[in-house]
Amino acid sequence: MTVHMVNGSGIAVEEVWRTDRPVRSGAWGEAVFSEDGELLFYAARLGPQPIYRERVRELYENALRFTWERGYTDLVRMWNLIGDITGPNAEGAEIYRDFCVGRAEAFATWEAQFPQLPAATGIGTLSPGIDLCFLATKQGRTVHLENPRQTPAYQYPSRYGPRSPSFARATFLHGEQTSSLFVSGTASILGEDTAHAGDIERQTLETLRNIDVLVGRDNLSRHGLHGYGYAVQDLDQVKVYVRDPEHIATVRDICAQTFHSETEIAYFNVGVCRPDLLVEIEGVCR
Ligand code: 3HB
Repeated sequence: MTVHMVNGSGIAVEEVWRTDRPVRSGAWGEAVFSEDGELLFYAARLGPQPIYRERVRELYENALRFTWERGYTDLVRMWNLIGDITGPNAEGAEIYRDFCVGRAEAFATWEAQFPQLPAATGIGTLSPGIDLCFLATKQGRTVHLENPRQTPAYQYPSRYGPRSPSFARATFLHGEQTSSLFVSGTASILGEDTAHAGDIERQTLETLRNIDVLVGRDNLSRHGLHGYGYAVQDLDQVKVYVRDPEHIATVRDICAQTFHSETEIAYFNVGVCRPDLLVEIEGVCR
């Protein structure tokens, strides 16, 4: 999939997922997929819509049906890339909230098969429409995590939208040789509230602190993952989403001070899911 996430001066990024096993790839309706018998990667695009919820419900239901029928019973990590994320749909409702309704309805229909929500990102893009992609796996390898500093997103009250966002703060994947902790798109949210509105430096630092607590030993133990623990510096394949281009230099400076020099970091100049969030960060600890 090709998604418009950097403008003229930004650097385009290519993401490639590799496996040692033989891969089978194909198309299914509008979607494309690759699988190796242990992991499935699935991607589909929904073009611009006046109202999204019904088509998002279909997009998700098709994806969940395909995933379940191929025996990938556990979702690992999902990305939702949403054009004009905080802009209005044809009824004047925010597109992200409209999207969340369709996604929540699909998960409700498939709750018996997929009772647990995985790590995810819901972030803006620079072109209209919605791209969905995700990783799923065979049974019994995932642990989904919440952050003690944040209200679970699926419990957000209705002032943040008629249906709360369907995702966990991180997902731990027990691999065959190595394990990975997939960190969801993380922002400057404490409890359920945006912290430091209007202040890019403090939002970036709070975001990094949220990640540090999320991936730390205490939080992993709390989720039954004894003997594992990371710090924010252990994040790799980092994606940093910055809303306003004039903030990118500040965020880069803070990230340069936080992460190792060899850490892979990609910057995107896109909207975040609340108008007062200026930055969001995600990545993987291994
Ligand atoms: C989401 O709705 O899937 C989502 C949104 C975010 C961060 C993470 C996940 O802003």
